[in-house]
Amino acid sequence: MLASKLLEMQDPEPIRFLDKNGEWNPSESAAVYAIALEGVTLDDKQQWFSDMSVTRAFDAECTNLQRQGQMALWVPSLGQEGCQVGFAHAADERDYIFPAYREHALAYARGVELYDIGKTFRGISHGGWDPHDPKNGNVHPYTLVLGAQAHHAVGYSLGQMLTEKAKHGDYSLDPGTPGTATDRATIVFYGDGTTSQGDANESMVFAASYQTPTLFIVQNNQWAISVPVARQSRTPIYRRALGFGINAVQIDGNDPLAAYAVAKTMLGMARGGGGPQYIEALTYRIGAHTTSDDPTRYRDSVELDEWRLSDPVNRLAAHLRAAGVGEEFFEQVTQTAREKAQQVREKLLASVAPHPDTMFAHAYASAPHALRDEQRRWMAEYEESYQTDASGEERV
Ligand SMILES: Cc1ncc(C[n+]2csc(CCOP(=O)(O)OP(=O)(O)O)c2C)c(N)n1
Repeated sequence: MLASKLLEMQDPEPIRFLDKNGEWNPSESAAVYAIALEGVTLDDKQQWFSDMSVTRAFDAECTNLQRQGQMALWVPSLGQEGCQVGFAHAADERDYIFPAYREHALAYARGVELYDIGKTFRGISHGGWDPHDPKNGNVHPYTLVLGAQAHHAVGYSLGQMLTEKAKHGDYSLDPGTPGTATDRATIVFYGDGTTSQGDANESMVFAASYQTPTLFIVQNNQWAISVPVARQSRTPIYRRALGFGINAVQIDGNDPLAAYAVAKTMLGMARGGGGPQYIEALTYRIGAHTTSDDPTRYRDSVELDEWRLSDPVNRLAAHLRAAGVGEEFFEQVTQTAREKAQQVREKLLASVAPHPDTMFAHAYASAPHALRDEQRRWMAEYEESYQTDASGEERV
């Protein structure tokens, strides 16, 4: 039957430069992307390794803080640092990035302070960081509503395209043939489970229709909480994008070099007027979905052990060692990572919760009266009914 033939279509091997052991062993599919690695120095790779290691130490510290009752919730990125760091460094300064909520290594590598990530999950900040502040590397605050950021990203990149066209006096929505070249692109991140959301699919229709400079990145970490990816997609996820007329590839998401090279190439294509691009990065969520989850209830330890063998941190470490990087470097990174995690811990523990009234301050430019008056007053009265204020101080 034709339908089953389509389902049985052969996929190329995922794009990969470093194999599980960190040895240079490119897949056939990697050849056309190798050129993007030419400018990458050993120093760069050491920086990537440091970014991954610091994030991992911070991640472990945040899990500790949550277990000690100091953080409302934590979402580990353990195991996914490799592709995140590769993607972060592949993007230009001007590119804008919409993450989901697990992109700690990406955010850190772009300049977001670990403390700002932590304070969101401690529940003392409404967004974590200001995306307009240049030190935050054009990383938008996290989005926890699955897939909503895909619409934000496509709208944003449509704006990038229209701004470029307007410079030439063209105010139409037509992308033109060939498409409109821009000096910046937009990247959006989400997970395999999110590909089932309407928003993720609708945004691809829009991106393809208007040929927006958008790079969609799906970190397929194999699980959407307790639902395995095979339940949500009968075909490899990147093939869905092909169905929308979007150029799409699958990469080994635990190889930072593959992530860097493919993203660099595809961002160039998107900025060159080539329209939206799509990467499915095959990786694994080594930790729990969040600290509220117990993956041993639904996940096989054999599978976990198998994926641990392709851990991106170990993989890049092996590559660096083979290139002559000595133990002193690794010891230094471990020490720095430990110190940074400790500093964030201390800063978070010393942080003061904002007054609950601030939650009314930033939701609307001009708040509706029910919110501004009744709900705000109710909240104040409710707070007054307690003996202590939000920071635990006795009321006088
Ligand atoms: C619109 C919406 N529906 C449901 C949820 C609850 N939820 C939070 S995370 C999650 C699974 C997401 O899986 P995936 O997209 O694979 O990303 P991952 O968490 O594995 O990185 C669900 C269902 C939500 N946050 N938003």
